[in-house]
Amino acid sequence: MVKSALIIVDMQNDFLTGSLALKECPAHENGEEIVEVINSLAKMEAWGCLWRILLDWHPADHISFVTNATKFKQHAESAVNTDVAQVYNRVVFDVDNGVRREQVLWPVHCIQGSWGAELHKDLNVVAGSFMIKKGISTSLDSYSAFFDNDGIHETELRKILQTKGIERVFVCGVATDVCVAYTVNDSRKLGFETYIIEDACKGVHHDEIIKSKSTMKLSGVNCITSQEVALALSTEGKIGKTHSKLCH
Ligand code: VGL
Ligand code: ZN
Repeated sequence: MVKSALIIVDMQNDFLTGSLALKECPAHENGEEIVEVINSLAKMEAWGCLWRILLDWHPADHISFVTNATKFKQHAESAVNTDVAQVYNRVVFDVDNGVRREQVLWPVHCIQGSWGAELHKDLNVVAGSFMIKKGISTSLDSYSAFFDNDGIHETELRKILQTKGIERVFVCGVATDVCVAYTVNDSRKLGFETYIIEDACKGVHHDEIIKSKSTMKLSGVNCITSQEVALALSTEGKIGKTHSKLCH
């Protein structure tokens, strides 16, 4: 049997009901609606897999917080000035004598050890799940389970998956167009057969959700629904396009 892993991305209070609640974001998608979908997925017996739960885990002085924007040096090429920058703006910081670092600004969220960083109370954490914390460095954000946003610093995830002989990676959680998209794309680039479970994800911006799904599709990611996961898990060999649905 081909071994699979389920990666549950950032199902934390701040994204579901707290300071960065998706239902208040432009796409108005309600992250709480997928808690039970993910619980049902996690209960499936066919997995025989490795569970990964990803956590956004920021220090209070993190570079992604709009309230911290003026505390970091602005790069000369930044189109938006940090002293007037607002949530969702993309600014460019100068992190090291002229080295650019693009950063989207967010409300304060998922501060290490806070209620907002805790997993939603109704999310079932399956025994044996393994937590990966990301975004822990003050001046470097991290959206993907595999790499920091500089694409250089790698987490232990690829090694763990490879050591366990895992070939398929299924991704669900929030936000579709941010951390889910980065995780899915890196997984695919690293050569894992990669699935996004569409009805088990919620996102921030409607247009970005559509755009990120078509990018995924073009790169060979399989977009499936939670109903199709059992079939995908029981199918040997590459599923490829046969059982993948077009992303909406
Ligand atoms: C996320 C914005 C900021 C995410 C994390 O989990 O998608 N989005 N930090
Ligand atoms: Zn974050």
